[in-house]
Amino acid sequence: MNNRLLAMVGSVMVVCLTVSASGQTAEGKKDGGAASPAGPSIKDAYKGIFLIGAAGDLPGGYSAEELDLVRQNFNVVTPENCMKPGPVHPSENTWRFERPDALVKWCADNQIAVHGHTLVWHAQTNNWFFRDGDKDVVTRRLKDHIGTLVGRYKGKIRGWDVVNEAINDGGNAETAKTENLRKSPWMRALGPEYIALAFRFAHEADPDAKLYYNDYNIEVGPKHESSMVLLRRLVKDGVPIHGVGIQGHWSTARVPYEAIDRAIGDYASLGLKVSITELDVTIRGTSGGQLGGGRPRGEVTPPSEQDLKAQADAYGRLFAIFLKHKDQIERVTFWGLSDRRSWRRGQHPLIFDASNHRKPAYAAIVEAIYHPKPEPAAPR
Ligand code: 9MR
Repeated sequence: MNNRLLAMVGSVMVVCLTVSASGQTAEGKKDGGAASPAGPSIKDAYKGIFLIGAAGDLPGGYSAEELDLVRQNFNVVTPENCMKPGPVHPSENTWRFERPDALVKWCADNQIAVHGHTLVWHAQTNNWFFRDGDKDVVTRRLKDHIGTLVGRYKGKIRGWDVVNEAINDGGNAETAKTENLRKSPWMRALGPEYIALAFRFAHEADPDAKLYYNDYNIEVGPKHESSMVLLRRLVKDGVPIHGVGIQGHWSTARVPYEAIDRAIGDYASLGLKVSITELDVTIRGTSGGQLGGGRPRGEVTPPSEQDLKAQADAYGRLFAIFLKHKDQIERVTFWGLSDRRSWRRGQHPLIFDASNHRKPAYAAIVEAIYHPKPEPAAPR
């Protein structure tokens, strides 16, 4: 190829990338070498399809390079910890808004949306909510908590995980017919109604916010059935719920592709949107969202080339499923920024390595737009 021809090929590639960045038809999107740092960014590749997010308590404690990585690759951020009840509202009359305020401001300054996490949870919630209180007192505390937090960021936070992880783990054929709610302090204090109350209080505080129920392993087995029982009730009762968050803490060895595909359809059949809210696919380790699952004890073993390829394959197949349901899916958010900034550090679960470089999974996700392969990698 002579130099003139090379230059022409180069400009055709630039045109293709521009089309990709403007979010036009899949036919117009040509592979621009996503593995290279100069290739199309994941957020541009998926522009107009769904939002692409990362979790982190930005910007404090992040390096300039990491903040650039966020700006270049993501258009929505979930605060990983700073808006949870424990950190933000440690006692009845104490609020810690410094980090949440800084996050909301940084995101606004950088034209990045914010998804709030999480208003009601059994973990990271101080006991004062429940101490010496009858039902009325605890309900008032719940209302104050949600009203103050959602109200403060009204119009600045696009949606909230209102209730997080309310359904028990495991289950069987019997529990599958029920909501199988966790015996959390909220459940003990208020009974199953706490869920509807939380959604109503959030809706009152910001009628435009997109309100989500968020949980792990709800795509599969009895827990999925229980989630359908719960959500069907909420929808039937006119509770202001907008969507379901499938957390997406998976592992390359066991991604439940078919169940994920079916579950998204099930939730859509209730009139709900779906987001993948805490996506990470570990190279070693198990699936699930249970606390305490992640940190390495000793030295971190680096992933082999084969590990990285298997992970890329898993991410590619997952995004092919998400693309198939693009009309239902609002957002896909990774739980962390890089393998160094992950609750499952040591299991190499994310799309940037510990040095902030794109991993093969990154290219596979961009590539999924051109060559989706929704079939499962191996029989389950
Ligand atoms: O990633 C979060 C980690 O930094 C915290 O120590 C942990 C405990 O609060 O929570 C992690 O995030 C969880 C999320 O809020 C809800 N789903 C499961 C996530 C992983 O445990």
